[in-house]
Amino acid sequence: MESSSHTGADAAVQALEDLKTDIEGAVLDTVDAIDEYRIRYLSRKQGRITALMKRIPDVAPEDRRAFGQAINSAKDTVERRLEEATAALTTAASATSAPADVTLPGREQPQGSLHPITQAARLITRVFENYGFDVAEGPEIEDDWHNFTALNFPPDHPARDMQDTFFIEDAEQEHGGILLRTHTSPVQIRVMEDIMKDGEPPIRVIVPGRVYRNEAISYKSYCLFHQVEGLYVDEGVTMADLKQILHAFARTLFGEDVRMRFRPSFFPFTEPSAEVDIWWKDENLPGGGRWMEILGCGMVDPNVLEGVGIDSEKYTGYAFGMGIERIAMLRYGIDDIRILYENDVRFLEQFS
Ligand code: 2NM
Repeated sequence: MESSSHTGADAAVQALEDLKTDIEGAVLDTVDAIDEYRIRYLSRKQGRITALMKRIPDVAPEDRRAFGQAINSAKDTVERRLEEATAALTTAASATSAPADVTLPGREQPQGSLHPITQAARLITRVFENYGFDVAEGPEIEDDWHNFTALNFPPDHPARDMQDTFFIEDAEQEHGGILLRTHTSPVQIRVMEDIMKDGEPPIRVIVPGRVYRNEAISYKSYCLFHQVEGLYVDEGVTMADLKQILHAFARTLFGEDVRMRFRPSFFPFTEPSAEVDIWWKDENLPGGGRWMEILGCGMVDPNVLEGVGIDSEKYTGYAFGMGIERIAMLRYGIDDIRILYENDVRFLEQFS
């Protein structure tokens, strides 16, 4: 047994020695030569190295280690040569293919653009920034106090109804329920609160943002939309200041010759309050156009100022707010608000 094992080992080692010349010397310059070489040594059925591995049990236990190492080293050589030969062939192939034609025109890359709502919001915001307003933003999830109470909404106001507002928590907490803000005015409340901690007016902010209302969805209303609201509080601020800046705003957006009118209105947070219309020229209409409402505004109610600790005997303020969708629809001639939220690329790419 002993000697026959030795014979097995010797024969196996000899077989390995015989392969060495071919393993190291075979010419591997074509895909076919490489394939044949791989099959000759490593194929599961007929590979010579595979066959030698199967003979390991014939080798005496004390020689197995050395024999196994010899096979592994031969196998490593085969694998390394296969890798090198494949790499050399690939490099040769790419070296002989035609170089890039640098005179070809470039391929056009599709370019994205800002959503029309974003474009309109930035345009509106910039007009007021140019008049010295700071941009402020705040949370979309609000408490009842900032969204309603601080803005002088009476406890039984219809806007506080589940029908109109998305409530998140109805809890009887210190600041009432938690809800999705129905306008951006709670941000103005937060700005006034912040400034009054260690400062005082003048306060001048412009607030763009997304708001939510639980409304029936149609061509003119959606469950979410965007607003830009402004606030200016200082000594001696009057309705004349409000009219002046809104007129300047309308001229920038709708042209130097824009016609504009103020109509008395009502909001809980302003007194007096007004709605502003612009004359929209349209040759197809009898009279050559019609009045279109673009925003609401007014003098901040003294209750609102006092609620955030501002002395309403010393300071007055104006505020205004507008829906960005309405302005964008007017400017871009869009007749259904829902298309703004469908993200159809054929619609969006018209705004690049
Ligand atoms: C509007 C119309 C009128 C408004 C009021 C305030 C605040 F916080 F100062 F009281 N912010 N925004 C306001 C006033 C908003 O939107 C149609």
